[in-house]
Amino acid sequence: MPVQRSDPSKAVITHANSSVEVYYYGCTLTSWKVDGTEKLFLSKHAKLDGTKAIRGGIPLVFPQFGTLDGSALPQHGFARNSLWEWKGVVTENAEQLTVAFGLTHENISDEMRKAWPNEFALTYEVTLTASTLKTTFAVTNTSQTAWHFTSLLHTYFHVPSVSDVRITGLHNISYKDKTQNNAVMSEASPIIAINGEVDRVYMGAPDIIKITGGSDVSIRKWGFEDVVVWNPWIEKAEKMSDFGNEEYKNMVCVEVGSVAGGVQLNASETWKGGQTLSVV
Ligand code: TA6
Repeated sequence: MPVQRSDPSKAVITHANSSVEVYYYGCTLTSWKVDGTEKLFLSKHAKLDGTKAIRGGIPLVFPQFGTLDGSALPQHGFARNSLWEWKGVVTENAEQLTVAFGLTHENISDEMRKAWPNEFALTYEVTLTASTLKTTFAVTNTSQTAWHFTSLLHTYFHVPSVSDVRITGLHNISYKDKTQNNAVMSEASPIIAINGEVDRVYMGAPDIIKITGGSDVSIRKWGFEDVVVWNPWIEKAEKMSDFGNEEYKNMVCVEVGSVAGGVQLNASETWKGGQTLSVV
């Protein structure tokens, strides 16, 4: 059964030896299994009842990464806190299965529409093959005036042990270090290890990033310019109610996004960005 929607809160998509689960709340893809092995991290304390953004999987960040000075938008915007619509199967063949979800300004709360009064339409396509997961995010400005947004796929990868994780592909790339008051640094290491809290926005990052160390995945991005690397480590882990104190040991976020400069979208224009995750 390639598409199961018996559970009113989520869609379960199966293709060949792979499967994903997508909650309509936030259109959050919470599981990606290949040959039965889970590749994404979902906190044991994640709220799956629509009371807050899901802590894990691939939360969608739109129209704002982080917070916007003077704005009532919540951190990381409203896409991950809104109920998306199922838009059906787009492609189904021997090689792949693609399904789509949608959100417009008519679907969000009055509070969010007041905080960000722009007319928009979002489409999120999820494509599953035997060994890859492609997610494509399309943003359409359905208004008569231009507006600006930032956006990101906040991907939480499961790792057997964060101390074994190595991230390649960011050598010599400039990054804002959020643990150092957004100081701009240059990545001196061709191979990045995680030995403490990491919260970096790599600006204008290459399109191919690799994660090795036990749950090896290759990320290929398009449309998105930047890459965020995050691990909360001990102190920040303890401050998150929907994240176990020890769970930092089994996750790393490597997040493709357009967050440093963002995107200026003219009336009636559509912007697309996405990532393909491949098991290596
Ligand atoms: O993407 C990294 C980050 O911006 C971190 O600064 C941290 O705040 C993380 O996102 C999680 O944010 P959240 O609002 O989901 O707790």
